[in-house]
Amino acid sequence: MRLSRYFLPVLKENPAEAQIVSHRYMLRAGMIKQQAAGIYSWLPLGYRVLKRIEQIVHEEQVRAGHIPLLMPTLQPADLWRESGRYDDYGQEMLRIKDRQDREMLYGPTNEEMITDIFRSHVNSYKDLPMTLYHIQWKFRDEMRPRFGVMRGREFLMKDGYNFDVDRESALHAYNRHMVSYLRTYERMGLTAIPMRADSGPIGGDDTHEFLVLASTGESEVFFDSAVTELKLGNRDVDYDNREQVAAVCKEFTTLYARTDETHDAALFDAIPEERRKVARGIEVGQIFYFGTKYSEAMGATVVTKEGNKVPVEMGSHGIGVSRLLGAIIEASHDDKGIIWPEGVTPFPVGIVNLKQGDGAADAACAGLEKALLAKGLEPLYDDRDERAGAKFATMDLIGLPWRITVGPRGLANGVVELTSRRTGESEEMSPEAAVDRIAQIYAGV
Ligand code: 5CA
Repeated sequence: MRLSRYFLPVLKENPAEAQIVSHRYMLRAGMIKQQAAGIYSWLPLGYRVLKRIEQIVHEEQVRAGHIPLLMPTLQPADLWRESGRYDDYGQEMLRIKDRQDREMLYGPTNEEMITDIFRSHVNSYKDLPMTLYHIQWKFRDEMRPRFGVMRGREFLMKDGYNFDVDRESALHAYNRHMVSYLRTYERMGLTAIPMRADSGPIGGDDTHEFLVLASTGESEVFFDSAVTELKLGNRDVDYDNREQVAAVCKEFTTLYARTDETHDAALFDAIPEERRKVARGIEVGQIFYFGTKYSEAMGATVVTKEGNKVPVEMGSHGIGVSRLLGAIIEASHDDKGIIWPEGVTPFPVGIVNLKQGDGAADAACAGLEKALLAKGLEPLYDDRDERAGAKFATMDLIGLPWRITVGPRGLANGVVELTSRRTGESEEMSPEAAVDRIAQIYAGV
Protein backbone atom coordinates (compact mmCIF):
# COMPACT_ATOMS: atom_id res chain seq x y z
CA MET A 1 0.00 0.00 0.00
CA ARG A 2 1.31 3.44 -0.91
CA LEU A 3 0.66 6.07 1.70
CA SER A 4 -0.04 8.73 -0.96
CA ARG A 5 -3.07 6.67 -2.02
CA TYR A 6 -4.16 5.45 1.40
CA PHE A 7 -6.61 6.99 3.87
CA LEU A 8 -4.66 7.57 7.07
CA PRO A 9 -6.04 10.70 8.76
CA VAL A 10 -3.40 11.15 11.50
CA LEU A 11 -3.89 13.91 14.07
CA LYS A 12 -1.03 16.11 15.25
CA GLU A 13 -2.70 17.23 18.44
CA ASN A 14 -3.76 15.08 21.35
CA PRO A 15 -7.56 14.77 21.28
CA ALA A 16 -8.99 16.28 24.45
CA GLU A 17 -11.60 13.56 24.96
CA ALA A 18 -9.07 10.72 25.26
CA GLN A 19 -8.09 9.95 28.84
CA ILE A 20 -5.93 6.88 28.29
CA VAL A 21 -3.04 6.23 25.97
CA SER A 22 -4.69 3.58 23.77
CA HIS A 23 -7.68 5.81 23.03
CA ARG A 24 -5.37 8.74 22.34
CA TYR A 25 -3.17 6.78 19.92
CA MET A 26 -6.09 5.11 18.15
CA LEU A 27 -7.54 8.55 17.41
CA ARG A 28 -4.19 10.11 16.53
CA ALA A 29 -3.20 7.23 14.24
CA GLY A 30 -6.48 7.58 12.36
CA MET A 31 -7.74 4.14 13.36
CA ILE A 32 -11.24 4.99 14.63
CA LYS A 33 -13.77 7.78 14.59
CA GLN A 34 -16.45 8.18 17.22
CA GLN A 35 -19.96 8.41 15.75
CA ALA A 36 -21.93 8.51 19.00
CA ALA A 37 -21.04 7.72 22.62
CA GLY A 38 -19.37 4.29 22.57
CA ILE A 39 -20.01 3.76 18.85
CA TYR A 40 -17.13 3.91 16.38
CA SER A 41 -16.31 3.73 12.70
CA TRP A 42 -13.24 1.65 11.99
CA LEU A 43 -11.03 3.60 9.62
CA PRO A 44 -8.74 1.62 7.27
CA LEU A 45 -5.77 1.24 9.63
CA GLY A 46 -7.92 0.26 12.61
CA TYR A 47 -9.95 -2.06 10.44
CA ARG A 48 -6.80 -3.91 9.34
CA VAL A 49 -5.80 -4.58 12.95
CA LEU A 50 -9.34 -5.63 13.86
CA LYS A 51 -9.27 -8.15 10.98
CA ARG A 52 -5.89 -9.49 12.09
CA ILE A 53 -7.20 -10.04 15.60
CA GLU A 54 -10.35 -11.72 14.27
CA GLN A 55 -8.19 -13.98 12.11
CA ILE A 56 -6.11 -15.17 15.06
CA VAL A 57 -9.25 -15.78 17.11
CA HIS A 58 -10.76 -17.82 14.26
CA GLU A 59 -7.60 -19.88 13.73
CA GLU A 60 -7.31 -20.80 17.39
CA GLN A 61 -11.01 -21.66 17.72
CA VAL A 62 -10.89 -23.91 14.68
CA ARG A 63 -7.68 -25.50 16.02
CA ALA A 64 -9.58 -26.37 19.20
CA GLY A 65 -12.29 -28.07 17.12
CA HIS A 66 -14.91 -25.34 17.41
CA ILE A 67 -17.28 -24.54 14.54
CA PRO A 68 -17.87 -21.01 13.18
CA LEU A 69 -21.34 -19.77 12.22
CA LEU A 70 -23.00 -16.36 12.17
CA MET A 71 -26.06 -15.23 14.09
CA PRO A 72 -27.77 -11.87 13.53
CA THR A 73 -27.32 -8.77 15.67
CA LEU A 74 -31.10 -8.32 16.07
CA GLN A 75 -33.02 -10.87 18.07
CA PRO A 76 -36.71 -11.41 18.88
CA ALA A 77 -37.64 -10.56 22.47
CA ASP A 78 -39.67 -13.78 22.80
CA LEU A 79 -36.52 -15.92 22.88
CA TRP A 80 -35.31 -13.95 25.88
CA ARG A 81 -38.67 -14.30 27.60
CA GLU A 82 -38.16 -18.06 27.53
CA SER A 83 -34.97 -17.82 29.60
CA GLY A 84 -36.39 -15.06 31.79
CA ARG A 85 -33.58 -12.68 30.88
CA TYR A 86 -35.73 -10.23 28.91
CA ASP A 87 -36.85 -8.62 32.15
CA ASP A 88 -33.66 -9.33 34.12
CA TYR A 89 -31.26 -7.66 31.72
CA GLY A 90 -32.43 -4.13 32.50
CA GLN A 91 -31.37 -0.94 30.79
CA GLU A 92 -28.19 -2.33 29.26
CA MET A 93 -30.36 -4.00 26.65
CA LEU A 94 -31.29 -1.90 23.63
CA ARG A 95 -34.95 -2.69 22.89
CA ILE A 96 -36.46 -1.96 19.49
CA LYS A 97 -39.90 -2.35 17.89
CA ASP A 98 -40.26 -3.14 14.20
CA ARG A 99 -43.06 -1.74 11.99
CA GLN A 100 -45.35 -4.65 12.94
CA ASP A 101 -44.90 -3.66 16.57
CA ARG A 102 -42.88 -6.80 17.26
CA GLU A 103 -40.44 -6.51 20.12
CA MET A 104 -36.81 -6.96 19.15
CA LEU A 105 -33.47 -6.26 20.74
CA TYR A 106 -29.89 -5.69 19.65
CA GLY A 107 -28.11 -8.73 21.10
CA PRO A 108 -25.80 -8.16 24.08
CA THR A 109 -24.88 -11.91 23.94
CA ASN A 110 -26.37 -15.03 22.31
CA GLU A 111 -27.08 -17.83 24.83
CA GLU A 112 -30.80 -17.89 23.98
CA MET A 113 -30.39 -17.82 20.21
CA ILE A 114 -27.75 -20.54 20.10
CA THR A 115 -29.88 -22.73 22.41
CA ASP A 116 -32.79 -22.21 20.00
CA ILE A 117 -30.62 -23.29 17.04
CA PHE A 118 -29.43 -26.33 18.96
CA ARG A 119 -32.89 -27.50 20.05
CA SER A 120 -34.20 -27.18 16.50
CA HIS A 121 -31.65 -29.57 15.04
CA VAL A 122 -29.89 -31.72 17.61
CA ASN A 123 -31.33 -34.34 19.93
CA SER A 124 -28.82 -37.15 20.33
CA TYR A 125 -25.61 -37.69 22.28
CA LYS A 126 -24.18 -38.94 18.97
CA ASP A 127 -23.94 -35.36 17.68
CA LEU A 128 -21.96 -34.24 20.74
CA PRO A 129 -19.61 -32.77 21.78
CA MET A 130 -20.28 -29.62 19.78
CA THR A 131 -19.06 -26.05 20.18
CA LEU A 132 -20.43 -23.31 17.94
CA TYR A 133 -19.07 -19.79 17.90
CA HIS A 134 -19.34 -16.53 16.02
CA ILE A 135 -17.63 -13.16 15.87
CA GLN A 136 -20.40 -10.59 15.77
CA TRP A 137 -21.22 -7.07 16.92
CA LYS A 138 -22.94 -6.73 20.27
CA PHE A 139 -24.71 -3.82 21.86
CA ARG A 140 -24.78 -3.03 25.56
CA ASP A 141 -26.13 0.35 26.55
CA GLU A 142 -23.35 0.84 29.08
CA MET A 143 -23.99 3.51 31.68
CA ARG A 144 -20.51 4.94 31.16
CA PRO A 145 -19.01 4.10 27.77
CA ARG A 146 -15.39 5.28 27.92
CA PHE A 147 -11.79 4.79 26.96
CA GLY A 148 -12.61 4.40 23.28
CA VAL A 149 -13.08 0.82 22.12
CA MET A 150 -12.23 -0.43 25.60
CA ARG A 151 -15.75 0.06 26.95
CA GLY A 152 -17.92 0.66 23.91
CA ARG A 153 -21.66 0.33 23.54
CA GLU A 154 -21.34 -1.38 20.17
CA PHE A 155 -18.40 -3.78 20.26
CA LEU A 156 -17.13 -6.89 18.49
CA MET A 157 -17.12 -10.10 20.50
CA LYS A 158 -16.24 -13.67 19.80
CA ASP A 159 -18.80 -15.74 21.67
CA GLY A 160 -18.77 -19.51 21.69
CA TYR A 161 -21.17 -22.03 23.20
CA ASN A 162 -20.43 -25.64 24.06
CA PHE A 163 -23.04 -28.43 24.12
CA ASP A 164 -22.17 -31.63 25.95
CA VAL A 165 -23.93 -34.72 27.18
CA ASP A 166 -22.64 -34.63 30.76
CA ARG A 167 -20.85 -32.44 33.27
CA GLU A 168 -17.40 -34.01 32.73
CA SER A 169 -17.56 -33.34 28.99
CA ALA A 170 -18.74 -29.78 29.59
CA LEU A 171 -15.85 -29.18 32.00
CA HIS A 172 -13.49 -30.47 29.31
CA ALA A 173 -15.02 -27.91 26.92
CA TYR A 174 -14.39 -25.22 29.55
CA ASN A 175 -10.76 -26.31 29.85
CA ARG A 176 -10.37 -26.50 26.08
CA HIS A 177 -11.51 -22.91 25.83
CA MET A 178 -9.09 -21.85 28.53
CA VAL A 179 -6.12 -23.34 26.66
CA SER A 180 -7.26 -22.00 23.28
CA TYR A 181 -7.56 -18.53 24.83
CA LEU A 182 -4.07 -18.71 26.32
CA ARG A 183 -2.72 -19.48 22.86
CA THR A 184 -4.85 -16.76 21.24
CA TYR A 185 -3.59 -14.01 23.55
CA GLU A 186 0.03 -15.15 23.34
CA ARG A 187 -0.11 -14.93 19.55
CA MET A 188 -1.17 -11.30 19.99
CA GLY A 189 1.89 -10.61 22.11
CA LEU A 190 -0.15 -10.42 25.32
CA THR A 191 0.11 -11.99 28.73
CA ALA A 192 -3.51 -12.56 29.77
CA ILE A 193 -3.88 -14.20 33.16
CA PRO A 194 -6.91 -16.40 33.87
CA MET A 195 -8.44 -15.27 37.16
CA ARG A 196 -11.28 -16.74 39.15
CA ALA A 197 -14.18 -14.30 38.77
CA ASP A 198 -17.89 -13.70 39.27
CA SER A 199 -20.45 -14.86 36.70
CA GLY A 200 -22.78 -11.82 36.68
CA PRO A 201 -25.82 -11.90 34.37
CA ILE A 202 -24.58 -14.94 32.38
CA GLY A 203 -24.87 -17.14 35.50
CA GLY A 204 -23.21 -20.40 36.51
CA ASP A 205 -20.65 -21.69 39.00
CA ASP A 206 -17.35 -21.81 37.21
CA THR A 207 -15.96 -18.76 35.52
CA HIS A 208 -12.57 -17.27 34.75
CA GLU A 209 -11.78 -13.86 33.36
CA PHE A 210 -8.60 -13.28 31.33
CA LEU A 211 -6.82 -10.13 32.42
CA VAL A 212 -4.07 -8.10 30.82
CA LEU A 213 -2.23 -6.11 33.47
CA ALA A 214 -2.35 -2.35 32.82
CA SER A 215 -2.55 0.62 35.15
CA THR A 216 -5.57 1.89 33.20
CA GLY A 217 -7.50 -1.39 33.60
CA GLU A 218 -11.00 -1.23 35.05
CA SER A 219 -10.67 -4.25 37.34
CA GLU A 220 -8.70 -4.53 40.53
CA VAL A 221 -6.80 -7.81 40.64
CA PHE A 222 -4.86 -9.77 43.27
CA PHE A 223 -2.26 -12.33 42.28
CA ASP A 224 0.94 -14.21 42.94
CA SER A 225 3.57 -12.58 40.69
CA ALA A 226 4.83 -16.05 39.67
CA VAL A 227 1.67 -16.42 37.57
CA THR A 228 2.95 -13.76 35.14
CA GLU A 229 5.92 -16.00 34.27
CA LEU A 230 3.79 -18.83 32.88
CA LYS A 231 3.85 -19.30 29.12
CA LEU A 232 2.08 -21.78 26.88
CA GLY A 233 4.63 -21.29 24.09
CA ASN A 234 4.66 -23.70 21.19
CA ARG A 235 3.72 -26.82 23.09
CA ASP A 236 1.68 -29.27 21.18
CA VAL A 237 -1.68 -29.59 22.91
CA ASP A 238 -4.07 -32.32 21.78
CA TYR A 239 -7.46 -30.72 22.39
CA ASP A 240 -9.16 -34.13 22.55
CA ASN A 241 -6.89 -35.30 25.33
CA ARG A 242 -8.82 -34.44 28.50
CA GLU A 243 -5.97 -35.16 30.90
CA GLN A 244 -3.46 -33.10 28.97
CA VAL A 245 -5.82 -30.13 28.58
CA ALA A 246 -6.78 -30.31 32.27
CA ALA A 247 -3.11 -30.39 33.26
CA VAL A 248 -2.40 -27.18 31.34
CA CYS A 249 -5.38 -25.49 33.02
CA LYS A 250 -4.16 -26.66 36.41
CA GLU A 251 -0.75 -25.19 35.73
CA PHE A 252 -2.28 -21.82 34.89
CA THR A 253 -4.90 -21.68 37.64
CA THR A 254 -3.16 -23.08 40.72
CA LEU A 255 -1.25 -19.95 41.69
CA TYR A 256 -3.45 -17.34 43.35
CA ALA A 257 -5.05 -14.93 40.80
CA ARG A 258 -8.46 -13.39 41.45
CA THR A 259 -10.52 -10.32 40.64
CA ASP A 260 -11.87 -8.21 43.50
CA GLU A 261 -15.24 -9.99 43.29
CA THR A 262 -13.78 -13.31 44.41
CA HIS A 263 -10.74 -12.06 46.33
CA ASP A 264 -10.00 -14.00 49.54
CA ALA A 265 -7.72 -12.05 51.88
CA ALA A 266 -6.71 -15.10 53.92
CA LEU A 267 -5.53 -17.06 50.87
CA PHE A 268 -3.79 -13.99 49.51
CA ASP A 269 -1.89 -13.41 52.75
CA ALA A 270 -0.50 -16.94 52.53
CA ILE A 271 1.56 -15.97 49.46
CA PRO A 272 5.18 -14.94 50.25
CA GLU A 273 5.09 -11.18 50.67
CA GLU A 274 7.44 -10.29 47.80
CA ARG A 275 5.17 -12.17 45.36
CA ARG A 276 1.90 -10.65 46.59
CA LYS A 277 0.65 -8.19 43.96
CA VAL A 278 -2.35 -5.88 43.78
CA ALA A 279 -2.74 -4.25 40.38
CA ARG A 280 -5.25 -3.29 37.72
CA GLY A 281 -6.21 -5.31 34.67
CA ILE A 282 -8.18 -5.18 31.42
CA GLU A 283 -10.64 -8.04 30.96
CA VAL A 284 -10.10 -9.38 27.44
CA GLY A 285 -12.16 -12.54 27.77
CA GLN A 286 -14.32 -14.65 30.05
CA ILE A 287 -15.36 -18.29 30.08
CA PHE A 288 -18.41 -19.71 31.87
CA TYR A 289 -19.71 -23.14 32.76
CA PHE A 290 -23.41 -22.92 33.62
CA GLY A 291 -24.67 -26.46 33.07
CA THR A 292 -28.37 -26.62 32.24
CA LYS A 293 -29.42 -23.05 33.08
CA TYR A 294 -30.56 -22.25 29.52
CA SER A 295 -31.23 -25.74 28.20
CA GLU A 296 -33.74 -26.50 30.98
CA ALA A 297 -35.55 -23.20 30.58
CA MET A 298 -35.70 -23.54 26.80
CA GLY A 299 -36.20 -27.30 26.41
CA ALA A 300 -32.90 -28.17 24.71
CA THR A 301 -32.51 -31.89 25.41
CA VAL A 302 -30.49 -34.82 24.14
CA VAL A 303 -31.03 -38.56 24.39
CA THR A 304 -28.08 -40.24 26.15
CA LYS A 305 -26.44 -43.52 25.19
CA GLU A 306 -28.60 -45.20 27.84
CA GLY A 307 -31.73 -43.76 26.24
CA ASN A 308 -32.48 -41.06 28.82
CA LYS A 309 -33.65 -37.62 27.72
CA VAL A 310 -31.60 -34.98 29.56
CA PRO A 311 -31.13 -31.21 29.26
CA VAL A 312 -27.89 -30.53 27.42
CA GLU A 313 -24.89 -29.25 29.42
CA MET A 314 -23.61 -25.86 28.31
CA GLY A 315 -21.12 -23.07 28.82
CA SER A 316 -20.33 -19.84 27.02
CA HIS A 317 -17.00 -18.27 26.25
CA GLY A 318 -16.26 -14.73 25.12
CA ILE A 319 -13.33 -12.74 23.76
CA GLY A 320 -13.49 -8.95 23.54
CA VAL A 321 -12.23 -8.65 19.96
CA SER A 322 -12.54 -4.86 19.55
CA ARG A 323 -11.44 -4.24 23.15
CA LEU A 324 -8.24 -6.17 22.40
CA LEU A 325 -6.94 -3.34 20.21
CA GLY A 326 -7.01 -1.03 23.22
CA ALA A 327 -5.53 -3.67 25.51
CA ILE A 328 -2.65 -4.41 23.14
CA ILE A 329 -1.81 -0.70 22.83
CA GLU A 330 -1.98 -0.22 26.61
CA ALA A 331 0.52 -3.08 26.93
CA SER A 332 2.77 -2.04 24.03
CA HIS A 333 3.57 1.63 23.32
CA ASP A 334 6.06 4.39 24.09
CA ASP A 335 5.92 8.17 24.04
CA LYS A 336 6.14 8.26 20.25
CA GLY A 337 3.22 5.95 19.57
CA ILE A 338 2.02 2.39 19.26
CA ILE A 339 4.38 -0.62 19.02
CA TRP A 340 2.40 -3.44 17.38
CA PRO A 341 3.42 -7.01 18.13
CA GLU A 342 4.18 -8.81 14.84
CA GLY A 343 1.09 -11.02 15.23
CA VAL A 344 -1.43 -8.18 14.88
CA THR A 345 0.39 -5.39 13.06
CA PRO A 346 -1.65 -3.71 10.29
CA PHE A 347 1.36 -3.90 7.93
CA PRO A 348 4.42 -6.06 8.61
CA VAL A 349 6.89 -3.34 7.61
CA GLY A 350 7.02 0.29 6.55
CA ILE A 351 9.21 1.68 3.80
CA VAL A 352 10.41 5.27 4.16
CA ASN A 353 11.77 6.96 1.06
CA LEU A 354 14.03 9.76 2.26
CA LYS A 355 14.13 11.48 -1.12
CA GLN A 356 10.97 11.06 -3.11
CA GLY A 357 11.64 11.92 -6.75
CA ASP A 358 15.23 10.69 -6.66
CA GLY A 359 15.44 8.07 -9.41
CA ALA A 360 17.56 5.56 -7.49
CA ALA A 361 15.59 5.93 -4.22
CA ASP A 362 12.21 5.61 -5.96
CA ALA A 363 13.36 2.53 -7.89
CA ALA A 364 14.80 0.87 -4.78
CA CYS A 365 11.58 1.45 -2.83
CA ALA A 366 9.46 0.09 -5.66
CA GLY A 367 11.77 -2.94 -5.84
CA LEU A 368 11.47 -3.56 -2.09
CA GLU A 369 7.70 -3.24 -2.30
CA LYS A 370 7.54 -5.78 -5.12
CA ALA A 371 9.88 -8.25 -3.43
CA LEU A 372 7.96 -8.08 -0.13
CA LEU A 373 4.61 -8.50 -1.89
CA ALA A 374 5.98 -11.56 -3.67
CA LYS A 375 6.59 -13.07 -0.24
CA GLY A 376 3.04 -12.32 0.86
CA LEU A 377 4.11 -9.36 3.04
CA GLU A 378 2.36 -6.14 2.15
CA PRO A 379 4.45 -3.12 3.17
CA LEU A 380 3.17 0.39 3.83
CA TYR A 381 5.33 2.54 1.58
CA ASP A 382 5.55 6.21 2.54
CA ASP A 383 5.97 7.70 -0.92
CA ARG A 384 4.73 11.17 0.04
CA ASP A 385 6.74 14.23 -0.75
CA GLU A 386 7.38 15.01 2.94
CA ARG A 387 10.35 15.70 5.17
CA ALA A 388 12.11 12.64 6.60
CA GLY A 389 11.22 13.76 10.14
CA ALA A 390 7.50 13.84 9.37
CA LYS A 391 7.68 10.40 7.76
CA PHE A 392 9.48 8.92 10.78
CA ALA A 393 6.97 10.51 13.16
CA THR A 394 4.06 8.94 11.26
CA MET A 395 5.72 5.51 11.20
CA ASP A 396 6.49 5.73 14.93
CA LEU A 397 2.92 6.78 15.73
CA ILE A 398 1.23 3.99 13.76
CA GLY A 399 3.69 1.52 15.24
CA LEU A 400 4.72 -0.89 12.49
CA PRO A 401 7.30 -3.17 14.15
CA TRP A 402 9.86 -2.80 11.32
CA ARG A 403 10.91 0.03 9.06
CA ILE A 404 13.16 0.04 6.01
CA THR A 405 14.68 3.45 5.31
CA VAL A 406 15.90 4.13 1.79
CA GLY A 407 18.00 7.14 0.78
CA PRO A 408 20.41 8.11 -2.00
CA ARG A 409 23.43 8.11 0.32
CA GLY A 410 22.93 4.54 1.52
CA LEU A 411 22.06 3.32 -1.95
CA ALA A 412 25.38 4.66 -3.24
CA ASN A 413 26.93 2.03 -0.89
CA GLY A 414 24.35 -0.58 -1.83
CA VAL A 415 22.53 -0.50 1.53
CA VAL A 416 19.22 0.39 3.16
CA GLU A 417 18.54 0.62 6.88
CA LEU A 418 16.35 -1.83 8.82
CA THR A 419 15.03 -0.45 12.12
CA SER A 420 13.15 -2.14 14.94
CA ARG A 421 10.32 -0.01 16.32
CA ARG A 422 10.61 -1.70 19.71
CA THR A 423 14.35 -1.28 20.36
CA GLY A 424 15.07 1.60 17.98
CA GLU A 425 18.14 -0.31 16.79
CA SER A 426 19.11 0.00 13.12
CA GLU A 427 21.21 -2.15 10.87
CA GLU A 428 22.48 -1.47 7.37
CA MET A 429 22.17 -4.22 4.77
CA SER A 430 21.43 -4.76 1.11
CA PRO A 431 17.76 -4.43 0.06
CA GLU A 432 17.67 -8.19 -0.65
CA ALA A 433 18.98 -8.99 2.82
CA ALA A 434 16.35 -6.69 4.36
CA VAL A 435 13.57 -8.51 2.53
CA ASP A 436 14.94 -11.89 3.62
CA ARG A 437 15.20 -10.73 7.24
CA ILE A 438 11.59 -9.50 7.27
CA ALA A 439 10.42 -12.75 5.68
CA GLN A 440 12.32 -14.71 8.33
CA ILE A 441 10.80 -12.71 11.18
CA TYR A 442 7.24 -13.25 9.92
CA ALA A 443 7.74 -16.92 9.05
CA GLY A 444 7.37 -17.71 12.74
CA VAL A 445 4.33 -15.48 13.38
N1 5CA B 1 -21.90 -14.70 26.72
C1 5CA B 1 -20.72 -14.50 27.49
C2 5CA B 1 -19.55 -15.22 26.94
S1 5CA B 1 -19.72 -15.58 25.28
C3 5CA B 1 -20.42 -13.02 27.62
O1 5CA B 1 -21.15 -12.19 27.13
N2 5CA B 1 -19.34 -12.72 28.31
S2 5CA B 1 -18.83 -11.27 28.72
O2 5CA B 1 -19.93 -10.46 29.15
O3 5CA B 1 -17.80 -11.46 29.66
O4 5CA B 1 -18.23 -10.59 27.47
C4 5CA B 1 -17.12 -11.19 26.80
C5 5CA B 1 -16.02 -10.19 26.58
O5 5CA B 1 -16.49 -9.09 25.80
C6 5CA B 1 -15.49 -9.54 27.84
O6 5CA B 1 -14.53 -10.36 28.47
C7 5CA B 1 -14.89 -8.26 27.31
O7 5CA B 1 -13.56 -8.48 26.87
C8 5CA B 1 -15.77 -7.93 26.13
N3 5CA B 1 -16.70 -6.82 26.47
C9 5CA B 1 -17.74 -6.85 27.32
N4 5CA B 1 -18.34 -5.65 27.38
C10 5CA B 1 -17.67 -4.83 26.54
C11 5CA B 1 -17.80 -3.46 26.15
N5 5CA B 1 -18.76 -2.70 26.64
N6 5CA B 1 -16.91 -2.95 25.26
C12 5CA B 1 -15.93 -3.73 24.74
N7 5CA B 1 -15.77 -5.03 25.06
C13 5CA B 1 -16.61 -5.57 25.96
